Amino acid sequence: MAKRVIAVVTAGLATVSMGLSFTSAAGAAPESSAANPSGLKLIKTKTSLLGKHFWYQQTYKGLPVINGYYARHVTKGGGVQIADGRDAVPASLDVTAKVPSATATKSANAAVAARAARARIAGPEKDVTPVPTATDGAAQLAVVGGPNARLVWNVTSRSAQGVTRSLVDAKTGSLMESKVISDHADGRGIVFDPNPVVSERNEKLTDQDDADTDELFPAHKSVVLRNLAGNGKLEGTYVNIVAAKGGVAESPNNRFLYYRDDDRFEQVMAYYQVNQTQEYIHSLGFTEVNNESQDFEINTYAGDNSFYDPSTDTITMGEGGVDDGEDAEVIWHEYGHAIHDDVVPGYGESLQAGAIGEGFGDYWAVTMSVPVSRNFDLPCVMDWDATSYTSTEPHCLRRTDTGKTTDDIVNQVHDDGEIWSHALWDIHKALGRNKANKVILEGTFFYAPDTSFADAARVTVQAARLLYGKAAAAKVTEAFQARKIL
Ligand SMILES: [Ca+2]
Ligand SMILES: [Ca+2]
Ligand SMILES: [Ca+2]
Ligand SMILES: [Ca+2]
Ligand SMILES: [Zn+2]
Repeated sequence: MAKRVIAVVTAGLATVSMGLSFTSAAGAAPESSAANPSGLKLIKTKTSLLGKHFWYQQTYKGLPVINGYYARHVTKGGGVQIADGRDAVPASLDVTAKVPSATATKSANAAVAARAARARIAGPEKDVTPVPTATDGAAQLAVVGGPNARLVWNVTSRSAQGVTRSLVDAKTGSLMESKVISDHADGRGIVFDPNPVVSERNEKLTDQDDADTDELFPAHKSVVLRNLAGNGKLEGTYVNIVAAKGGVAESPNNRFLYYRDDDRFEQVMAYYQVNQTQEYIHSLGFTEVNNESQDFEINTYAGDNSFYDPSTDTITMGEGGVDDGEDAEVIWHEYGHAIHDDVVPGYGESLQAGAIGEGFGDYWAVTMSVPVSRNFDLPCVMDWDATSYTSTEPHCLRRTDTGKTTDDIVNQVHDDGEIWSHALWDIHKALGRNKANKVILEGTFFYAPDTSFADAARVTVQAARLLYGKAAAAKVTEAFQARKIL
């Protein structure tokens, strides 16, 4: 989807969108709010290698405008790029709700429950009980802009399908939208570092119902857990295990020594593998790529799924089939979603942005596996998790070398993500691991929440040119051209 180009009439101020442009406005005073349209609330400031990124929420009479964003990217040389994703709101729009908050919550939860019930009949996961738990307090007034501008109640509900955002018309009570906003990975996990299939180079290994079998025993690897808070829990600079089946692991002397048949093993996996990825990201020079203690819930979901929930900034690892937390590539995939949500507020507001999210997660799993895989089928994603649900070898949930191009788009984020992940994998091979990841992460800072394949590719090429020059940019361009993205 192309970025919205709009004329904004909020608060009587007419401003024409500049879109995302690379023309420099040299000498501009970037941080000055005088340069910004009115009705913007600064929600986040990010620093990348090439500059600073100021993110604003569009507001109308103090209420947030759903999906209305505005970003100002200021490069170190003083150049300014504006990404204007505001929606028009007529100055006459009344912001007094006629429908009570509780009524809106009730109708939103009814829609979520109905959909969860349909999915339960169709789906294989009999062990899941969908219970929406949104309360009256979860409904918040907001404004939807555009041609059908109106006042809405924004209701957040939870069910076995994840977290749903519902928009209820605050004048008529009709349900406008009910959308799952949490990201699901259709993954299962196996593993250790990164997982037993890869470390033991053996496609024949199987889960055996979480047993610590003789075949799997050698895959257990002894590691140092760095950056722990030291409170006897798996809590640290980059990871916090906030909930887990059987309780969070505790050890007064910080010795968390469990094998795979102990449910605490997956807690240690999440801690170790996310800490590894953050130490790597910092080694590349980035100090603000999800630079926080990421919350995890481990084995708390019975289905064979894991997901990142942007409304609570939490990753949940499921325990269906191979426990997802046994495959580092499932953990890294989900962490990819957390990276996007942190770097680009509101990320994923279009089908292609969603596909880029899935493709990046798969790519991130693969690039993180490279140092510990001794070249064992690197493009195979979630080799161990996939042994639960694939019969052919090698076992892979997805791959980063399918050869798909934009001719193969099917409008399914995981399938289409393979187009994007293949491009990133080609960049990895062309530039080498560290340069590629600097280029890819830097480019992400310039994404719009509703970016397209082509727009995201362009800012990635731009990052390559500014960081490493024309020859590198040409290689990145080639990788996107091979996928028919550029
Ligand atoms: Ca699993
Ligand atoms: Ca296990
Ligand atoms: Ca299991
Ligand atoms: Ca792999
Ligand atoms: Zn995903």
